[in-house]
Amino acid sequence: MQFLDKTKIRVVSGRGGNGMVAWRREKYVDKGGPAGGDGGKGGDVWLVADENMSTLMDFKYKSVFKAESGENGGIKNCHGHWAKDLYIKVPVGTVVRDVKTGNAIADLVEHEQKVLVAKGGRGGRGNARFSTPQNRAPQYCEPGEPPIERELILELKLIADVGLLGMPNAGKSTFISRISSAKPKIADYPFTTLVPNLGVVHKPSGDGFVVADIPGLIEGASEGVGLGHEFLRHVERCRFLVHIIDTTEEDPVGNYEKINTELGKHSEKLAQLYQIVALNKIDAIDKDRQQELLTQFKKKAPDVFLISAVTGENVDDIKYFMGQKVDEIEKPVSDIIVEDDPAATDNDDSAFEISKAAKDTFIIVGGKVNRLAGVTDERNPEQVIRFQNILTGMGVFEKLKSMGVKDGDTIIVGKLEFAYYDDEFYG
Ligand SMILES: Nc1nc2c(ncn2[C@@H]2O[C@H](COP(=O)(O)OP(=O)(O)OP(=O)(O)O)[C@@H](O)[C@H]2O)c(=O)[nH]1
Ligand SMILES: [Mg+2]
Repeated sequence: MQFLDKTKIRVVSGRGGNGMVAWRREKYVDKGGPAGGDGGKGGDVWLVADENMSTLMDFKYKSVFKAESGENGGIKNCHGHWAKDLYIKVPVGTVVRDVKTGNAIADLVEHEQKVLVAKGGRGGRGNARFSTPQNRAPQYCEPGEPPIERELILELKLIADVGLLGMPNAGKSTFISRISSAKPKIADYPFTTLVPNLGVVHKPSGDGFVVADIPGLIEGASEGVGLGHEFLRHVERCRFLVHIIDTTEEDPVGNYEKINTELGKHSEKLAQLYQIVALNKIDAIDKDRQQELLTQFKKKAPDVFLISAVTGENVDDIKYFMGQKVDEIEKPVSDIIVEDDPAATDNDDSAFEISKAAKDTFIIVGGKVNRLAGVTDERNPEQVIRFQNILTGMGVFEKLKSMGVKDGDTIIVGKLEFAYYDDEFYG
């Protein structure tokens, strides 16, 4: 199985549809009223945790996700269709971060837990909506809101109840394959396991708990020796650890201490976690040595088991004990601080820039000004006045004046081109 536990994706919500300017044309109605429909809302982008996913691997092949735009409003008061929201499935245990701020914006720890990461733009209102007693025939509409586009870091921290810890070749994978239905690769050489495996252990009561088998750890792992210690993040959320020791090695106690030192270098919190010690491979050592090791380890840890993952000796005992401890020990409180995420819903694009293209020509560029220009017909004085009013409210003219605009200068916004006169526009 391929595995990926950290990746970057780009999400883009849907643009809102534009409103419409239209008029009722009925056979016996002399002068119809405004009948331009609203634009539809653009699609949201959500991330949703799915227990059937176990890796972020899929995002290696597809990393850009775009929701559909809302439909533009139509004539006869027809509103544009709302676009479908986009749901991106991620594994349970995915932490979502905003690339710009580095903040965690979600920690998806439950199946079907979801988070909105990019809200679709609202649809613009059609001219039917602007009808007032003072103006029964408004000739303008609104553009739809823009999409939100952002980059996110996805980081997977598996959710398991129990983590298996130990040196390479200690028998972690053999052990998980005995107590659960997990079928990891087992071999007589170190670093057989390269990616974490999860296995569900069923208790006699019927419910189960999840065990994580991770790659072996060695001295110097925190400095990158062996496979490093990065994968330890996958046991950070465990209730406790089972430390598997190869009793056929020369110095089992020394090995145990080395691993615990590395654990502490990775995370103090992880080092504080309760451990059950499993002295493995007892089929390969004699009874005296077993008792000797048991005595030594009892001085180090409260709960020590002599087992053989291969023959199954005492495996049921430790499995039963693990089940009891799962019930006793609470899940650690997540240390991921989830921050508010205004960027997910902020469709505001009113920022603009003005550049002087020639001696007497100014070009205004900005999301909102360009969208407004897109729904403004320069031959329609009412639309032009509304456009001008909105630009005034946004501070565009103030800025132009500060840049030394003179009467008669040309102002260009998107497809529109105007001559500037004092504080009034003429098309
Ligand atoms: N004799 C004996 N051999 C065992 C026992 N448990 C595991 N082994 C052997 O030890 C070797 C390593 O076992 P694995 O389960 O792959 O060890 P691991 O801890 O997962 O190793 P890495 O994935 O490399 O970290 C294999 O050859 C196993 O057959 C045991 O109880 N007795
Ligand atoms: Mg293994």
